[in-house]
Amino acid sequence: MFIDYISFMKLNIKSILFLVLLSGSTVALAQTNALKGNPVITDKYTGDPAAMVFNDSVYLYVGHDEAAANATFYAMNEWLVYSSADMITWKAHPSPLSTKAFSWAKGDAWASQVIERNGKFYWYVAVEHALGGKAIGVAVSDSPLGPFKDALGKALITNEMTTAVKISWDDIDPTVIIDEGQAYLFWGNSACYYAKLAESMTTLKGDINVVNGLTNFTEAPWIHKRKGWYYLSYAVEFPEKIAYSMSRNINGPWIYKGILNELAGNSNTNHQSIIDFKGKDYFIYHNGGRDSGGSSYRRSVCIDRLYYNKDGTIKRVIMTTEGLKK
Ligand code: FUB
Repeated sequence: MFIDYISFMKLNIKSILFLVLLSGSTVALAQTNALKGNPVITDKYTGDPAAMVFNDSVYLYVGHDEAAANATFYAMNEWLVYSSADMITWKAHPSPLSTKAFSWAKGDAWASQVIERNGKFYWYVAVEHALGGKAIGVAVSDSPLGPFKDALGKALITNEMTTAVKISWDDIDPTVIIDEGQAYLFWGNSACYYAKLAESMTTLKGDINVVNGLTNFTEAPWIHKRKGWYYLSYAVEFPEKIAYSMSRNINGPWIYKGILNELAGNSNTNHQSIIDFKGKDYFIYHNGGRDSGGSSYRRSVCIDRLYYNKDGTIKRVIMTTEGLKK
């Protein structure tokens, strides 16, 4: 039986009812904090934050949620970038990339991540392929602010290349890391895939593998490394919480460590990124709490602190409306 992305994600009716209850109270809270604290990005609705630390700044790449009020699915045509030197004041820049840059794609500016290598910036994005199915493309620029252009002229990953699950949207949500000179791309929905990237950053090197040990994996993988530990955080179930697994080796085995972030107010996803900036750790995510027009398809980026335990495990995130303190 064919089942589309949103029907598939909506299967857990009990959880949806819980989210509806939760969302009513959270919107009310968020309204009083619209201009200060969380959400931190309020000039536009934004989702799927992917932060990159470069020199003394953080660049925050997001998808632009353009859905109308009461929409029941995403309307996303472009990505946006914001920058900050202190994580509190964010400067909006002109959109450096839209789905139109990918001639082979037909839309859907879904989750993405940018990484720097040898002075160039590579932006891995999920889009809808013109021939059907979600696909991953890569754009390149000489500046973190763009302009970015399609680096390949075709998709890097297509639906036919991944077969662990028989859905058309398993090739979404790319996350990238360079570890001891080797770049790795992780991505997925329902199955989490990973592969090495060639030095060029625009072709795969070797096979596509499936990551095991990610209990209840839904989507939104984010890979990072700290003090000899690899961390894969990711969305579980639907509506989504964020959980994580740890490993001493990027090839696994991955050990499930539990929930990292609870359901985010008024949004069925909360897609995270995790960074260390100037010695402090941050959890960057989205909720639907900018104002009474916020929703699962009109999201807003929030930032709270992240704290590690001595053994390398991560303390559960406390989402706040106050946001970060100076
Ligand atoms: O923004 C579209 C989709 O919503 C992303 O690809 C998922 O991670 C979820 O946040």
